[in-house]
Amino acid sequence: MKRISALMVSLAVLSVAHAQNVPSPIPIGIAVAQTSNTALLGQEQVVGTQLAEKYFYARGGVNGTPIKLIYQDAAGDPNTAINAFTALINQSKVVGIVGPTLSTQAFAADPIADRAKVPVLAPSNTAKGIPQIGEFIARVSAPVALVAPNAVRAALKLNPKIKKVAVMYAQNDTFATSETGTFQETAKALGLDVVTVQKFQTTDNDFTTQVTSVLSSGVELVIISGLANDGGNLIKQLRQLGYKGVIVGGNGLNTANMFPVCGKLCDGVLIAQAYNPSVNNTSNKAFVEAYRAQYKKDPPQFSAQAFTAVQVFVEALKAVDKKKKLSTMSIEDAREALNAQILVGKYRTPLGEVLFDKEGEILQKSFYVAQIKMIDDKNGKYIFLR
Ligand code: 1QQ
Repeated sequence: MKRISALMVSLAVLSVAHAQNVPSPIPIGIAVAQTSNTALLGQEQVVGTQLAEKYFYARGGVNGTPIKLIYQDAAGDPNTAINAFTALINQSKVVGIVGPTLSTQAFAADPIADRAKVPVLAPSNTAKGIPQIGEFIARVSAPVALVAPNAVRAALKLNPKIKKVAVMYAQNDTFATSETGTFQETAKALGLDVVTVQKFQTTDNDFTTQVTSVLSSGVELVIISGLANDGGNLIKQLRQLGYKGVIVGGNGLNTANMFPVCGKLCDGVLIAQAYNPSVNNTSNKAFVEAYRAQYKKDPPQFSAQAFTAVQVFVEALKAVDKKKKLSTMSIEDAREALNAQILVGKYRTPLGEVLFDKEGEILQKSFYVAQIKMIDDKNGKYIFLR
């Protein structure tokens, strides 16, 4: 009996000794899509976080302690996101996670972080209900309900005669299903007739059936909710089969990586934006300058949002560290303090001034719409209309 209790005491001592404090550099997890079709979107997020790591390193990190970003490829499926989150939480012992890329993945992976009490900043999860997944889940990516309607209004400005609308969406993607709901409500609220709703899969390449239905419905506006590869092919086939009206693309089509898919036929597509490179604040100017120096063009929305997510972590960590040195805190305590701090802070970011409500929903002031202008078969740019 005595022996057993002595053993238990020494085990307890051992586990106390093993309770790890926050190390230097401070590990932050990045779980976005580095492979799969979703990498068309995720690559831009990787770039945004890399710029942030460099930027904050040069500015002394967290009150003198550097951060270190740890990448786990979350690819494009719910399961791959779960694996990436699990590795970051249990093996890398990160203080927080930026990711995953898709809402479909977030609904699967975020509950795991929430149960482990690890704060998540969603860099691009715009479906309804993301912050409500749990106490530890917040997002820097404004919801479709606020962003998407702007593109429909812009389409009407471009062609005030629009009356009939076709809506197309990827039914196997939670975000696309959420976004199409917003698009359909917006169209109706603006007095438009949604005359056909066409469904597809993000894995589809051939859209002849859907496009044929759209063409026979005689619409002046087509609104697409899908991802970059399917969305690009759909735009291409709409034009090739003779559709001449306005096209609005949703957030899943919001990347220059779609340009080689639809080529010159991407020209003219309208896409709502939660970021505008010309936002006039110090944080955005520094971000744009750093991005331009490396990539010779303006940064896209997904890079700006990913940068912002890292920035929010860094600034919230600084505030926590000022109250109690992070190096004296266990990782578990630091994660909880960080989560609480994120929600009470105010951040000057490339997206403008950012705050969160008590559920972790981003409070962002301005949204924009851009139109694609193709230069050649592969390259183009976004012209901001508002
Ligand atoms: C979501 C999205 C993606 C299409 C962005 C990458 O907005 O899944 O919520």
